[in-house]
Amino acid sequence: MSRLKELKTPVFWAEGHPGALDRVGWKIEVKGLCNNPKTISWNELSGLPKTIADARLTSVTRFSVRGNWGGVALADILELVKTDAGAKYVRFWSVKKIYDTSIPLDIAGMKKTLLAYEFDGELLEEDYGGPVRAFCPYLWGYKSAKSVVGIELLDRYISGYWEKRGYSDDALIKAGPVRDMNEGGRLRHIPDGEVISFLDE
Ligand SMILES: Nc1nc2c(c(=O)[nH]1)N[C@H]1C(S)=C(S)[C@@H](COP(=O)(O)O)O[C@H]1N2
Ligand SMILES: [Mo]
Repeated sequence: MSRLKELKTPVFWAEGHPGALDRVGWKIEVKGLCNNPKTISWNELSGLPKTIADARLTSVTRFSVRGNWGGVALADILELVKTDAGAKYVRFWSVKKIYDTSIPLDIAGMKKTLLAYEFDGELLEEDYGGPVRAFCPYLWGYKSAKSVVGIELLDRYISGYWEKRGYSDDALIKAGPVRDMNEGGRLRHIPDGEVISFLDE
């Protein structure tokens, strides 16, 4: 059983579970405001330098799970496609293209924002957004789109799946009690999803 499952991390698929996904055949199309739009295959992605981020995924539904998320820094992907000066937001599309969400380019470029394919050294399974998901510990979990097939660079903000249904566009993690999945779901205060401590690292 995967570590995320052992920790009983809730599984969210607002658009419905996608079922089994093909890791080796996985492709992510990166397009929009960049000079070198490209489709990145699983092979290419897994050959890029790996970044491991010790950080939390914190949901607005008040659970939080911490571990070593591994993948490619989104900053490295943005460099690869040569982002235009006019790009201001990064939009993620999940498999089936029903779920999307966008984050500001400056947060996309932060150290622990990843295209993640691992948690605690294990490849991500479909339940948790495998083969490749967005991971952004600085914002509420709904910005961390699962099973990403598309990335779009935009000059303006577009509300995503949950934002259109009432979740805040900026998704700044607010203080308050959350169920810490690393402690068996114990309700405790995790100030701002520990974002401030992550900023210092
Ligand atoms: N495609 C897709 N991505 C998604 C979601 C979803 O419903 N569909 N839920 C989001 C929300 S609200 C959270 S908190 C996290 C949850 O990740 P998990 O299901 O791996 O725990 O995924 C985010 N990414
Ligand atoms: Mo969430």
